[in-house]
Amino acid sequence: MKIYNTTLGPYLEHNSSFYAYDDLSFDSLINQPNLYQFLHDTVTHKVAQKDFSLDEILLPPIVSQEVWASGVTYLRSKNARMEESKDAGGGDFYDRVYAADRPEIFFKATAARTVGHTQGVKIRRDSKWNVPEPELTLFVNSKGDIAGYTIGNDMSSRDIEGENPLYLPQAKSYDKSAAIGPCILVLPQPIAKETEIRLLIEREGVGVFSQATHLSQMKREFAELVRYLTFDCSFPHGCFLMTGTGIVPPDSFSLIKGDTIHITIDPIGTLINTVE
Ligand code: DO4
Ligand code: MG
Repeated sequence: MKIYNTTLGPYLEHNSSFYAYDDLSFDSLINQPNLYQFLHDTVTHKVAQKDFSLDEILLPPIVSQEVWASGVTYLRSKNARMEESKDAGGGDFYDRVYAADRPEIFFKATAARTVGHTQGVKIRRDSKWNVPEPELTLFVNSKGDIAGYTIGNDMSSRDIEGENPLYLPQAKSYDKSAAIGPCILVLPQPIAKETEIRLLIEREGVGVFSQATHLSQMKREFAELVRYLTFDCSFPHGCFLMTGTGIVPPDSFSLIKGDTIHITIDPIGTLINTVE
């Protein structure tokens, strides 16, 4: 089942039909205890919307939540970061965090700095080397449980983070540096480890980079990331946690204005954003 946030309130997509949940706010719907069971029980009392289109009404699936992110959870990310920061003497930190019990977790964006499906993402004006990071993103509810999944793009300025690991917040957090969407997928069981994450970057309509990875390539468990995120840290409306990238384009590649980024995680859908 998929929850969408729209200008008309939250909508549920179930068996290819759409159902309005306008009696509840988006924040309150996504934080219902046992969300899958709640949707399953309540959808039977609702009438499917006819000729429904999300095109004009879709909003990012976030209202009062913060977006956090995990880093260096895939070998590819560890190796790319060690390489980009070796001249600054920072390479060793990534090796150590990859092996450590405590994962890297950082604050990514407020809802106001986050965009949704089809909205524009940005690259910083003081950076010359930028990439998208396609990441499965957990929705963690106010009780600290993983209640759903969405697609995330953790836009990153590699020259800034490579100059000094202490510059990470500047490389990661700025206006429109995070994209999530198009929906929150709610499942009766955890998402399968065989799930594929695909990235395609198009320039003037032509593919300039594409690659895929699987959740099974991730070094850490989702529960482990959530345990550290929520340790002595409360989220009254829940929060989103990006789980790290397993895809890093070659060092010769940087995004430019006009590039379109497609991230597909099949059970959820495709998140598309253009660099503005
Ligand atoms: O340590 C830098 C950021 C890592 C990150 O964002 C990732 O691995 O996805
Ligand atoms: Mg990342």
